[in-house]
Amino acid sequence: MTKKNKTLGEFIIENQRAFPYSTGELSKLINAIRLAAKVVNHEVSKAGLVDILGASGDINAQGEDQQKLDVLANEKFIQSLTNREIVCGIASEEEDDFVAINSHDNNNQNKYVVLFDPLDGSSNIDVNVSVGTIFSVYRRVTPIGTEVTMEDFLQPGSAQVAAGYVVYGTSTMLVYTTGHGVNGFTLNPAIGTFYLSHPNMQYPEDGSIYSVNEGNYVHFPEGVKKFIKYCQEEEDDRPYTSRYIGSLVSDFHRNLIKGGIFLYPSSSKAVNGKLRLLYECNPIAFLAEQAGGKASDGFRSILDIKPTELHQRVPFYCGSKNMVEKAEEFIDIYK
Ligand code: AHM
Ligand code: MG
Repeated sequence: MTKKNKTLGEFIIENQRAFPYSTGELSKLINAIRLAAKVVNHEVSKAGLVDILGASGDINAQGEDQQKLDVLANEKFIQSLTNREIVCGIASEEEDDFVAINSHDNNNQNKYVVLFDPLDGSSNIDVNVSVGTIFSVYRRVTPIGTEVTMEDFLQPGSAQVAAGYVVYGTSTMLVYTTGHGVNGFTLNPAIGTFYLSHPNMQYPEDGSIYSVNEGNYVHFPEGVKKFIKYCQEEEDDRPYTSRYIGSLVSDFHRNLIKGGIFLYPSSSKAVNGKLRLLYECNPIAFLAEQAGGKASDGFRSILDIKPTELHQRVPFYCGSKNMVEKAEEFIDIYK
């Protein structure tokens, strides 16, 4: 019987017990993310007080520099993961290169690398719109006991062992998968505890929402234009509803719950679109597929792409399975 009011802490312990050979490292890693998420949530929720407390670049009352929130989020997640000595390397959208964590005490015995986008959609903060943190976890491929190399980070998304996001929204939620379904936890800010609020999340197979920055319409490939027109046509259950926040985590979260498709296509201005394969598309694609949805670059599964560089961008179509397949059909016809 599922216990009511299960906390994320309890859920992590239970899940670890379900795998008798697990060493607990992944559990510790998720715990470190949980902690950093709470710290970042606290800071993000104060963003509206910036005129009162001081903007980034200002000196605060303690004589410390106020940091931009995305820089701060980057630091908090790296700190939390590094302090607990549970990962051997970290790559962040905010850093040019990956960071090797030299855990001399245990001779580089840690086996996981984490890639993350500390505060995605941060340009929305000034206008009080939800932002998020996205993370992706891989087992290293180079031998344990040595320092990590680029090879450990450039793995296809299908090799992810865990992925998730935190959405700092009207409620703050942590949604993650370790490859056994997707579960969502909502933070009770009064006591700082995440509760299992969305067990076993399922992406609706069909949906009626399309999410795309239509301001770029004229620059989109013909197939994408035709798909957008299809969404707008008066036929069957169409026209669909257009919803675009411009904050990937929030757009994805809404579509995951309600059913829909998110598109960030290639365009004549940006041939590979805007979103980053390693920090944004892979983790979101893993979550989508674990929930029964689909993620594609228009031609193939996002999770099958073998990355060639850390900050690689990729066109992104993600959402309800039938809607993504429909978009792929159009893209294929007009390729
Ligand atoms: P960021 O990583 O610089 O925050 O950019 C990523 C964000 C996504 O959250 C969102 O889906 C996209 O950029 C919106 O881009 P645009 O303003 O071009 O529509
Ligand atoms: Mg981003």
